[in-house]
Amino acid sequence: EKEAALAAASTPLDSPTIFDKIISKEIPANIVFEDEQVIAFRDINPQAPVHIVLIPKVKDGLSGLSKAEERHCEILGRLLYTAKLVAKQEGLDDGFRIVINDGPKGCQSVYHIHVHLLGGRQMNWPPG
Ligand code: DGP
Repeated sequence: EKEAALAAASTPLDSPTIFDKIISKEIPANIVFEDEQVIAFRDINPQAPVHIVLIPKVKDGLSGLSKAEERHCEILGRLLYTAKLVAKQEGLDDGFRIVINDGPKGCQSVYHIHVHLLGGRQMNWPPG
C-alpha cells in the first residue's frame, strides 16, 4: 500500500516542473506580469514576436486543461483575464492568439497548465 502511494505521488503528471523553479525564482525568466495568483514570462522558444506563457502559481493538480475540475474555474478564468491584460500591456491592439496545449497530441511539453499568448505578427488558421 505504501509503495502504491509512493508511486502515485511520483507520477509524472504530479511532479514538479521547470515552471516551479520560475515561480520560486530559482531560475531566471523574463517576467512581464506577476500577482498573487498568476505569473507571466516570455517563452524561451518564441513562436511570434510576442510569445508569453501565463501560469498559475499554485498548480493544484492542474497539470493540464484535461485535468480541470470545478474548483479550478476561478483560476482558469483568471488566466484568460490576465492574458487579456498582458496583451494590452504588450500593445497587441490588433489581435492576438491564445493557445493551451494539452497532452502528447496537443504538443504539451510542460505539465503545469499554461496559456500561451502569441502576437505581433499575422496568425494563420488552421494552426499546425
Ligand atoms: P507547451 O509545449 O505548451 O508545454 O509549452 C511549454 C513552453 O514553455 C514552451 O513553449 C517553451 C517554454 N519553456 C519551457 N521551459 C522554459 C524555461 O525554462 N523558461 C522559459 N522562459 N520558457 C520555457
